[in-house]
Order: sequence, then C-alpha cells, then structure tokens
Amino acid sequence: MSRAVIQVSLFVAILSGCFLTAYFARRRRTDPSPDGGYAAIGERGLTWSEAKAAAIRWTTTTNHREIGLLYIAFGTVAAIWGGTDAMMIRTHLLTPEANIWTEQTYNELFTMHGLTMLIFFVAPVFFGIGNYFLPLLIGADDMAFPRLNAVGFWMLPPALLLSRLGILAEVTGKSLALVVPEGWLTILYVLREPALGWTLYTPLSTTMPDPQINFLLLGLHLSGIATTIAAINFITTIVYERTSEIGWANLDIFSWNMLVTSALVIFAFPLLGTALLMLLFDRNFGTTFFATEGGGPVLWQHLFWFWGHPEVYIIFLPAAGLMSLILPKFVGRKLFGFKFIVYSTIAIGVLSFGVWAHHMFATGIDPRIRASFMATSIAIAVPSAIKVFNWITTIWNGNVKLAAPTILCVGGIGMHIYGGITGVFLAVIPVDIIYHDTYYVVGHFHLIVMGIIPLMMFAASYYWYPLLTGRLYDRRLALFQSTLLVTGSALTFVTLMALGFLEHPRRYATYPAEFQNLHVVATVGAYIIGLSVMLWLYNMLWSYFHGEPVETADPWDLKSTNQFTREWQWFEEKLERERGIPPSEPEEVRRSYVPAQEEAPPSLYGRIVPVARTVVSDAGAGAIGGFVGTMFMTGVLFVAVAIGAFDLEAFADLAALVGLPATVGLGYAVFLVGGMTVWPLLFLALGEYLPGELSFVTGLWYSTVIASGFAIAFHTDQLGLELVAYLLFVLLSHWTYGLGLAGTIEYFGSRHPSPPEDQP
Ligand code: HEM
Ligand SMILES: [Cu+2]
Repeated sequence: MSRAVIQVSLFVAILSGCFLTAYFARRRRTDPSPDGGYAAIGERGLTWSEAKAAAIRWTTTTNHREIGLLYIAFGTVAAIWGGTDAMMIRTHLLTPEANIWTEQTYNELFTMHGLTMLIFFVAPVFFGIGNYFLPLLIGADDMAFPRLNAVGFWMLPPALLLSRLGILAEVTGKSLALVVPEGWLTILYVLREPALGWTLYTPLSTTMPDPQINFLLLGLHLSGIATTIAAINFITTIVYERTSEIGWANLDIFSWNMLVTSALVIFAFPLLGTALLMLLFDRNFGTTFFATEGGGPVLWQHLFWFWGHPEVYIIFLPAAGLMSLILPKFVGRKLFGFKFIVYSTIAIGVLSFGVWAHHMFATGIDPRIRASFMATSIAIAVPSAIKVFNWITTIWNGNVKLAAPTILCVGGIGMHIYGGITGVFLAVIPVDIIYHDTYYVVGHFHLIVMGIIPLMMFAASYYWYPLLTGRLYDRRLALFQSTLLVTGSALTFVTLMALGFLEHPRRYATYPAEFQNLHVVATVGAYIIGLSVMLWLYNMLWSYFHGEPVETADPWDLKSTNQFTREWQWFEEKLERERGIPPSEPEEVRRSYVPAQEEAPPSLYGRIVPVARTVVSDAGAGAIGGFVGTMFMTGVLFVAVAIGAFDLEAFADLAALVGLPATVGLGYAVFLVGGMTVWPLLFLALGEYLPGELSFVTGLWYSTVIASGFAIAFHTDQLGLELVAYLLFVLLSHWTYGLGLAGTIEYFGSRHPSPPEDQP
C-alpha cells in the first residue's frame, strides 16, 4: 500500500489520539483545577467564541512563555512526523528485499526523516525551552524582541509545509482520486518527497528533476531565517536583559549553553542560506556553482559541512546545558566544575568551525588538509570529555534520587559516551575510510541525536512539568517510560553499530540476508522507542487534567540542597499570588560540598611533614610485609624443589633478566628486593580498588593476579601433570606471599589507628 497514505494516516491517528486523550481527560475531570475552583458542568465544553478567542490569542501572542509552548508543540509535531518516517525505515528493513515499500520510497524516507528531525524537531524544541525558561532564569521580563520572537516562530510552520509538500500533495492527490478522474491530478503527483539524503549532495541534487527539491530548498531557507532570528533574540536577551544580580560568573549553565549555541547559529546559518540559494540557482537558472565545469561538486560539501558540523553542536549544546542544569537537582549536589563546563562549551563552539572536512575524508581532498582536520576533530573530543567527567563527578557521592529525569540523565551520559568515543574513532582517517557510509556512522550519531538530545528534552519535560501545569505527572508511568526509552535507544543504535562493524553500508533499501537478525533487533528497539513516546504523550496530556495538584513550589526538594533556582522562585511567587500557597521551608539544608577549613593554611613544611611521615610508615610496613611474604614464599619454594616441581636454576635466569651475572645467589637477591619494594608498593597503591573488605582477601586477589602473570611469563612448556603441579605451585607460593604481605600491613595498620574523620 502507498507509503504516503500509511504515513499520513499514522500521523493523523497519533495526533487525534492526543486530542481524544485530552478531550476525555477534560471531561472526566472532577478534582479542582490548579487555580482551586471546580469546573461547573456547563463550563466543561468549549464554546465557539471561547475557541475563537483562544485561537486569536495563540496566533498573535508575543509572550515568551506562550511562544515557548508554541515552539515545543511545533517541535513535538515535527518529531512525530520524523518519527513515523523512522518507524517506516525500520519496518522496511525487516526484510532483506525491498518488498514492503519500494527502493524509491526508502530513499525518500531516510532523506526526510533526517531533515525533519534535525531542522524541524530539535532546534524548535530547544528554542521553545529557551523561550520559556531563559528569561525566568536570568530574571528578564520577556525576550529582548518579543514581536520578532513571534515572527521567528511563525516562519516555521510554512517552512515545514514547504519542505514536506511532496507527501502532502501525494496524499491530497490520492484522496481526490476517489472522487475525480486521475487525469486531472497529474500536477499533484509531480511533487515527490526528495530522495537524495539529507546532505543534498551535488551532482545528484542539481540533476534530479523532482520539482519538490526546489520547495525543499525554499523551506529550509525559511527555517534558516527563523533560526537566525531566534538566535539574535537569545543573544540580545542574555547580554542586555539580565537582572543586575546576574553577572557572567553566576549566569546559569543552560543560558550559557544557549548563548554559545546562538553564536554558532549566527555564524553558521547565513552560510547555509547562501549555499541553498546557490543550489537553487544551479537547478533553475543555469548557474554553475557546483557543476563540474564550475566550482565542482565538492564545493557543495565544503559549504554544507561548514554549516553542518557546527549544526551538530547547535543541536547538542542545549542538550548538554539541560543535562548540566537538571542532573545536579536529582543527585543532590551542585554542578561540579561549573567554570570548566562553561569553558568547554565555548571551546566546543570555537573548534566546531574547524572540523568540517572530517565529513569529506573519502572525497580525495589534499591529504595534508585531511591530516589537520583529523587533528582538530580529535581535539574537539577534549572539551566534550570535560563535560562528561564533570557530570560523572557531580553524581559521585551524591544523594541520587530515583526519578524519571535521573534515569534519563544517567542513560544520556552513557549513550553520549558511547556515541562520543565512536566519533573519535571516526575522526581518524584510516578508520573513517573503512567505516564512512556504513551503519557505524548511523549508530555513532544516533547515540548522540537520539541518545542524549531527546532524552534531555524528556527529562526537561518531567522536571518542569509541575511548573508548567501546576500538577505532577504520573511518576510510575514516567519511570517505566524513561526506562523503556533508554533501553530501546541503546538496543536500536548499539545494534546499528554492530551492523557497522560488519561494514554494512548505509542508505540501501536492500541487504544480504545474513544481516536480517540484527536488523530485526534494531527494529524491535525502534518500536520500543515509539511505544515509550506514546506513553510520554499520554502522561503529559492526561496528567494535565488529572495529575495531583502541587502543594509546594518545591516538588523536587531543591531548597534542601540550595538549588532552588530562579524559575522556581518565580513559580513560588505565582503559587502564592494565585493559590495562596506560602513558600515552603526546607527541613534542613544539606551542603553540596564540605567547605574547606577556615583556619590559616599550614606552612609548606607543616604540610609536607605529615605526608612524608605517612609515606615513610606505609613504605616501611610494605617493605616488612614484603620481607615476611618473601620468606613464606621461600619456604614453599624449598618444598617445591624437594618434590621436583621447581628448579633453583630459575633464579639464575631472573638475575640474567635484570642484567646481572647469572648466578642463583644474585637471582635470589633480586627476588628478595623485588618482593620488598615493587610488589608491596603496587599493593599499597592498588589495594583500595581490589575486591574484599579484609586485607587478607585483598591480598589473595592481588597475589592471584601476580601469579597468573608469572605462570604465563615463566611457563616452559610443561604438559600434563607437570603443568598442573607447576600451576599449583605458582599459585600457592604467591598466595603465601600475598598473605604475608597483607597480613603484616594489616598488623601495622591496626597498631596505628587512622585519625578520626574530621568531616561530619
Ligand atoms: C526512533 C528513533 C530513530 C530511529 C529508529 C532512527 C532510524 C534511522 C535509520 C535506520 C537511519 C538510516 C537510514 C539509512 O542510512 O539507510 C536514520 C538516519 C538518520 N537519522 Fe534517524 N532515527 C531515529 C531518530 C533520529 C533523531 C532523533 C534524529 C535527529 C535529531 C535523527 C537523525 C537522522 C539523520 C540526520 C539521518 C541520516 C539520514 C541520511 O542518511 O541521509 N534520527 N535514522
Ligand atoms: Cu562533523
């Protein structure tokens, strides 16, 4: 059956499902609305004039919060649209042949899936969140240019419709064909969804006749203008509209990320606009910007990726900002390394303009240029890693709460690490030459674009739900939903990575049958994601009418960790004003960090002496322990020599190994010295990380590891029983060593009890 009809029906079904849920939830409402009143029976229906007033209000509003909600709603609709594309891609790939839909359809699907998600879903949702919360976070009344704000938003719906006119025309044609002769409708069938990949590479994009490509270029251009307008507005707002108490040092982390994102937009998007127009001119007016006899097809790739790579960070940085904002609230500690996260954000912003040619390693550009792009691409991993380490450190020793946002944050960090590290591999030219255009790439970037970006949007939706609606969402459903989402995402995209390792090329509608199992797994994962999104939609809509009304402006107990940020203060005032709920007092305020001691710092000498003393006493205990252990081991050695499992000559080899004359005596000396220095020091350094509470258990672990090393290193081809005796002997002798070492150290440790912890 026609893909267009199926997709549009699916899309309409989901949207109607949402409306029906909201409708029934509204009708069944019996509890008081958040403003305290019960709806009278007659009030429940929406009258025509009310609907008209609401429509006028929402289409003409310049209030930053309302525009924010419009952006979020628009982005959600785009996500559902792009999501049905994704579900259909994965459905298509259930079978190795292209027998569910055609190859042409498959190409259309992945092209419009990519574009819809990147352009119409991610940035609008983040701009929506920014619109709603950024002014609250920085204490501004509104965005700097409220009307421009509305203009920017209202360019997006026509941009989306222009970009996806192909499918709309096709479905209109198919439906009209039921009542009018097909012959009249040819004009509607001329437009097909473009089938050239979201990167619009020339020469395919200049030669493909499909007129819809022109509309797509116009739609993308329009969306670019909208994005630039929004970015200008964010920058001006952050720079000029902050309250006087907020300087750069205490500007919240989300606003910092939006600032850098907007700066990237200002530099990147005008270039995209230019490139799109050049392409449009090449297609329609005979210019030769990208023709072989003109600028050449690779020129397009340069222009495209000069926008495209910063765009990657334009969609990632706001997600990183949300992570830095939300994660600390749910682990009960302030963000670790705030300054370094800010620096890393700026560093990413700058570097992101210097890495674009890593998308073009396989095009035959000058190898010297390639090498420098490899270097910058690897370098950009450093600031990203800084963020990750700071997030992990924020969780460390935290008071982690089990809540949907926590699951999403932790899952997001995990998938981001996976996606990020595979990106470093891809930045290496020889690796990229093999893996470019395979599912490895698709897996890599989805672990970011799915693994952290939507996850952070979901986390934000839960985190701010009480503030947005005055009610709580269904927490059990949310826990279930977020777990499903993380599981589904990991399952799908790790499987795509696996396909990539097998060098399965991407963007093909058919594949060899041996890959089918993995494809089925990935599709199941994708359906799990789809299901979780439906559950989220349901939770958001149903709880809007039926969620438990909040009784405090601090549903997340932020006051107790000193993280009751400005947007919540705004909410607190609103609750008091509208519902008379007084501000809450936290039971106790826990400190996020134990502050440094206030006393004057000890002198250098005073600081060195205790350290030196511990080092000397530790080293002494280690050396004595090593001596005891070595003596025990010597005992076992004698037994082994007596029963013939060990040859004393081995000591001579040991002496030769470190460059001494090969005698047994010198060898034994080396053995003794090593046993008293190297192994005890290693044990002292690593003991803490070995399993086991008791030193004895740790000692056994430790010596088992050393023994395995020795068994491999000194094994001399024994076989059968001899081998068994050898292994047994190696293990036993090292165990006695380990027990002697650990036991002695423990003995000395208990004689000098460690000073009482001076922290509460
Ligand atoms: C349910 C979640 C998703 C699934 C199952 C999914 C699936 C896929 C698959 C299988 C492809 C590869 C098509 C091919 O190369 O043959 C693809 C491509 C792509 N996806 Fe997704 N995707 C999902 C979510 C997203 C999101 C959230 C974004 C962006 C924010 C995104 C952006 C892209 C892009 C840019 C491409 C490249 C298209 C191309 O090769 O031209 N996807 N997706
Ligand atoms: Cu890139």
